[in-house]
Amino acid sequence: LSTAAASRSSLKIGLVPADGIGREVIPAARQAIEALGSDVPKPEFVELLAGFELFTRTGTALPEETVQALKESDCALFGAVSSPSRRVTGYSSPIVGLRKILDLYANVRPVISVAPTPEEKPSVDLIVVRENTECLYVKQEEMTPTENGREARATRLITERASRRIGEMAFELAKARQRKHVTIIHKSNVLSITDGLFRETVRSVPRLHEGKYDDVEIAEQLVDSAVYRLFREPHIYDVMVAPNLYGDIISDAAAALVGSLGLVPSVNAGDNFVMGEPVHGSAPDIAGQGIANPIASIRSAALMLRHLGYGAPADRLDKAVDEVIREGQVLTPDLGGKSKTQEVVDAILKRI
Ligand code: GGG
Repeated sequence: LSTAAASRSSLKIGLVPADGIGREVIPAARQAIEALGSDVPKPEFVELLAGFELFTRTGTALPEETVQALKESDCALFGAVSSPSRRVTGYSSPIVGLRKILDLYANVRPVISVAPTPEEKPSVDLIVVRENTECLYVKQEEMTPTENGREARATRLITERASRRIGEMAFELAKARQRKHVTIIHKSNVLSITDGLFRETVRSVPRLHEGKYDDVEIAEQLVDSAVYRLFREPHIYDVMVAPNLYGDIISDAAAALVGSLGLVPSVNAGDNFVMGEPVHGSAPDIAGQGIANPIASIRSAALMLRHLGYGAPADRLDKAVDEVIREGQVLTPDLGGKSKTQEVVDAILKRI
């Protein structure tokens, strides 16, 4: 993917702000990419619709035109979605759908703290690699009436193919890092068939690639104890690879270690497409107030660019963000500051 995209003269970027603060932080990421100037191929932004709010207005959460336009783009940025916690007839989460339709099988979530000086090492520096297409998120649920009341069931799908490719992504990322360490997260002492298959398949990845990952150390941990140790000793982790649901929860938990969910970026990556997405949700409580933290989105744009092979401009974005956080003068309320989204964006743009 990186070689193919790196030779482009322009970059078609689909923007899907979706719901709530997604509409405030995706424009921030757009401004950051624009500020890179000729360091990246000329960006051509395509504004696209999706989300629960769209569904309530039109009856469609993920229009076919959005899917088609994304298929014709080089990459994308997705904001956040506010799926309701109750079942709504005809509605299905557009982000879960897009990950499947575009086969974005890996959700890569680096959780890295900003050290007080650029010379110091961050106290938290790990990547959660979350399988993105299956587990309980296949959304096969059914309700059956019984004589003792209703009975609800969900299918949890774990396949060897998806486990192998997420394992390969984890080993590839670990190989490029200093520590070169992968922890497989599972619960196969209870779910011996599903999590057993995930664990065994990820473990088999180095054997399948004869010698390629010999320098990567493998560990494994039950998900419950992994969360405990994550809070007590985050430094023991380097790359954590997990089935979809555990990865979703662990990455939000890890975000608490670096100060705010508003700082943590991700990319949804497949073999042919990459979509940046802040880890945070649509935050309806603060939507429309202009105080959402734009950093997770800007860092997601950086991750997306790095994934496409534009490492140096991605580093420029991250460095500008690090400087603003280090200086601590212009921060949104989630970080204890009083600044507005656009003030943080302006401070970052000044340093790009
Ligand atoms: N950007 C991450 C995000 O939107 N998180 C909320 C989330 O995952 N929602 C799932 C959904 O609303 O369908």
